[in-house]
Amino acid sequence: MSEQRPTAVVTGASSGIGAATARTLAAAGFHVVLGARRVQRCQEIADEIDGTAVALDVLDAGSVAAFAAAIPAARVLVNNAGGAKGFEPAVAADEDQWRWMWEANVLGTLRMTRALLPKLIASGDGVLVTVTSIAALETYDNGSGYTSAKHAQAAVHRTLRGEHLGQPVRFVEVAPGMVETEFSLVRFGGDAEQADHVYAGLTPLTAHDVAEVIAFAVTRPPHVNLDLVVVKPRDQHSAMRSFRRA
Ligand code: 8X3
Repeated sequence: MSEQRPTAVVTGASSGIGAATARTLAAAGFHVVLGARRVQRCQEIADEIDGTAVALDVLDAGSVAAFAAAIPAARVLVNNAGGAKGFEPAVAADEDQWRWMWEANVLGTLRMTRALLPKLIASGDGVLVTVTSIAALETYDNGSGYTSAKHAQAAVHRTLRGEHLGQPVRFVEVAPGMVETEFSLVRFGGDAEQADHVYAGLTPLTAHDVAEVIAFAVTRPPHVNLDLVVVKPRDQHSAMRSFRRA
């Protein structure tokens, strides 16, 4: 059976923003290829949305190559894989956590882009979405490992926009603030109490809120490039300033 729908590839698709984006793009008419290490969770979502799950570890160049080889054509790539580990002053940085953050957010985005950009361009109307963060736009205390990685990831993405000017591919950066996902649980090494504290007293964004923004950007006409969309909860002014109810 030949696939009539255009293909959208989503990394980090086993949960959170990635999983919600897979569902939202499928509803918008895409055949979605879901990539993540937790491929079984991807498969469950793929079954639900008539998509395809493929194992992917963006930290591993061989895994990225095998993943890309399994995708004959693609119109959309959502670089969503990444995350934060740790929350401490720069002088107390854990180098292994920093290495993971730079590998996942920066080199992961680079590897995925290198592997799939030729296919996006060949589609005649490619869209590359990179999910950065408000941490790509500002710095905050105890966050330098993550904010430096996100700044670097955004720098790669914004450079690509210039390097491919004139070619049929759009570059969209979506920079979310607080979104309630596994993000904080991962950052705090599985400490649910610390993770819940991040969202206490306010209404954070949901993964679906961000997925809708991504789908909106992807479904604009080919000449419309949403360069940067910053999306935060109403109660969040910036990384270090939010309004919390008692
Ligand atoms: C997540 C947002 O403010 O925790 O990317 O860095 S923040």
